[in-house]
Amino acid sequence: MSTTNLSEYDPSKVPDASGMRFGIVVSDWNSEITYRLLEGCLNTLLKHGTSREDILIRHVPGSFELTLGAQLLAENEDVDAIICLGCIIQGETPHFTYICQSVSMGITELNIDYNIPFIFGVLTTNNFEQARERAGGKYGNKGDEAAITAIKMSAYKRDIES
Ligand code: DLZ
Repeated sequence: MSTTNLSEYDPSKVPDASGMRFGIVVSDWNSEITYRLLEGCLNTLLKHGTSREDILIRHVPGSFELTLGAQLLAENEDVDAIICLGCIIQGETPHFTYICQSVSMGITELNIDYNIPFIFGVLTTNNFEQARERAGGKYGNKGDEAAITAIKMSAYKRDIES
């Protein structure tokens, strides 16, 4: 729902994230937005117990590159989950549709192909204002939401495999 605050959650329902190791791949396109997503994501992981040295941050030029950026991280680092952060804003040309389709399918396929969760922390908005509202604005921060999802899915995986 468009009015959902992406940062609202019950902290008591979030597993302890100490000892978990995360990768964050952040797109530098629309960095005024994506760096706020990164800040929210990082703070939320730390708040739930992850150590700073257990969080790897990598930058890619745009959201289209998130898929390969995340795949390379998965192949070269031992992490519980990888969070992909980006912001795709509708323009006058069909680029929005192509990039959204590519990154959503790419991240879906990574989830299927690799044995770890890849989290879709990508804003897909009609304009800059909608993005701002979801990157620390009136609808919270999608970076927070992505971090919580990463913790929950990592705990889910650890639980099933134990
Ligand atoms: C080219 C492009 C455009 C027009 N818009 C966006 C956008 O809104 N958000 C985003 O993350 N990236 C955008 N890009 C860049 C592409 O993701 C990609 O980096 C380039 O097409 C090079 O592969």
